[in-house]
Amino acid sequence: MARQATKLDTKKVNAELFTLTYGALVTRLLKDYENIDDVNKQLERMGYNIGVRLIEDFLARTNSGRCVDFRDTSEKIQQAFRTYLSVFPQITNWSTANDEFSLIFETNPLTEFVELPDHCLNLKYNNILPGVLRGACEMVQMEVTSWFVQDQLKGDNVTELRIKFVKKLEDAIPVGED
Ligand code: MYR
Repeated sequence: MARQATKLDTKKVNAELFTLTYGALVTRLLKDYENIDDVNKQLERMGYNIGVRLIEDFLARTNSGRCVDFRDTSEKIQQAFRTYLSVFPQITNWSTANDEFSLIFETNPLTEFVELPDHCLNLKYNNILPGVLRGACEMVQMEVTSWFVQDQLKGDNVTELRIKFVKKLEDAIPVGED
């Protein structure tokens, strides 16, 4: 019993440390760049660099085969959020062409303890995540774009990340086949 309590506490501390570290990164970028649009771009770029590396770990851990369609991809992305961020977003709002869906987050580990000051209303605080998705999907020959349409930090009830399939990248070298 005592052992289990210790394990749970460690998980919570790790999650809090992660949230605070991300907050420190965003704060640093806000100090380094004059323009909030540049901070948004930089977060996306950092996420992209994480995504291109993360995908190999994800595919190895989950022993995933190729996705048969974008619905399959949406489930893999959902699984990745559970694996790396311990959140289980709901997949919803599919477009009729099945090329666009939303992930709904009731909690967001990046934004716990965060309040945006008035002068940061244009800040895309979570913008690292669209970058991670872009980088990871690019490595499996898929161009995707994603953006937040609702954000609890901006007063919405949930956080909604919209993800759109853009095109298949025919010329890229498949992971592990270079
Ligand atoms: C394939 O068709 O080759 C498999 C596609 C798997 C796509 C998985 C994308 C993972 C995205 C990682 C997001 C992590 C967010 C914390």
